[in-house]
Amino acid sequence: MSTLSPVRRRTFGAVCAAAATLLIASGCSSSSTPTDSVADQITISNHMFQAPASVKAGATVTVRNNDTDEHTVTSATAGTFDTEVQGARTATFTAPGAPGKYDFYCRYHPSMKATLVVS
Ligand SMILES: [Cu+2]
Repeated sequence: MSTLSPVRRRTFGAVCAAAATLLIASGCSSSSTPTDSVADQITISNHMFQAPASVKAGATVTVRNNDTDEHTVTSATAGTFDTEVQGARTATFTAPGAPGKYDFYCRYHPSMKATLVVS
């Protein structure tokens, strides 16, 4: 009765994917079906960046802000990338086209720093 059939699990996963596409914050936490989109995501929680190990050159990087404060993902080298993301929202930017390590910070909270590795 309470056992979830494989078919229902698949349906649930599809709904989660659709919700993520719509940028709706949800409680979806599927550890069995990682998606490519998560790999290109910078997550902000408690005023700290959590960057992926690397992203591909030119990839669309999603920034997910789990805080209530607005943050930015701003390249230390001015003009490489700069994205604002409001509290509890997501934003995207395009990763640099050349491989390398790109330091970035938050313009509102300069102590927030991390590095984007482009491969
Ligand atoms: Cu900030």
